[in-house]
Amino acid sequence: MMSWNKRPVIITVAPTGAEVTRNENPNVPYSPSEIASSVCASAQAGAAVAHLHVREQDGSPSGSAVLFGDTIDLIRESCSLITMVSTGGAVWMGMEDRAAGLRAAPELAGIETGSLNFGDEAFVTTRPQMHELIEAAIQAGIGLEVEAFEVGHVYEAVQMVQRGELPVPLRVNLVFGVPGGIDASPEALIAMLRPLPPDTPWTVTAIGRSQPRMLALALLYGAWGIRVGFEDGVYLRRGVLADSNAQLVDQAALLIGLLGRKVATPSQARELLALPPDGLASS
Ligand code: KMH
Ligand code: ZN
Repeated sequence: MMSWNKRPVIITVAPTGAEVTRNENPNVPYSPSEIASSVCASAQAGAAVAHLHVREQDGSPSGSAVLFGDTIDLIRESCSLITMVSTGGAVWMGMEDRAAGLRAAPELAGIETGSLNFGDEAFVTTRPQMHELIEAAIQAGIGLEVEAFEVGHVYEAVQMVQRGELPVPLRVNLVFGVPGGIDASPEALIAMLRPLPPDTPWTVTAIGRSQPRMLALALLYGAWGIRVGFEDGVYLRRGVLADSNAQLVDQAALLIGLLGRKVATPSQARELLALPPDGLASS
């Protein structure tokens, strides 16, 4: 078994999300070509996975399979990192829109295993809805990553694997600091890790001011990966807006190196995440 400080760290870039707009940072990419070039510049800086949402021309979050398809095609023309679509979408989206990315043949899809308040809104994913999304992803040969916003979501995912409702391997992204979800603190990290079986690939996303500290803590605890990008925060450091997603990835790579770890290449990330090496959806 590899010890934590030998395993290369997977950097995921989340280039656009659904909530952030150009009012917060004018550099947020919207169109498929803007997202794809931002993602591939991030790959140059060390990102091995792209967590994708898509936007309409006016920047509003979209459930268009065409936009997802165009974005993924453009990414694959220019770089070889792992594509992951969100099925969380935006809080107000119906399930059809949330599932649209599954039609774009990504390698991975994010999946919610529960509901929570998301700021002033409710972000609802019922058990029947999650089962439907999981089934659609399995039918399309797409791997899954659980997006967990609080401890119950982690516990539910582990139970779902035990009940045969979620395929192995279990992959989990632990999200800290969403208003309505678990806080960003050392104690929260321990609580989120507790239900996970040993050797589960886990990555960390943190929203808000504590992001750098949470990512550093996660790296010291042996996280398999960390996530950065405009979906999670628009600042490079306090008061300084990031120029690009690649700049945020660059900073993440610097942190990884400072803490004595290495950045995973896309092919190392595929191996760590038990994905087919050729970058195509599994059959
Ligand atoms: N935009 C959030 C409501 C995910 O991508 O799975 C959902 C989200 C999580 O961003
Ligand atoms: Zn997302």
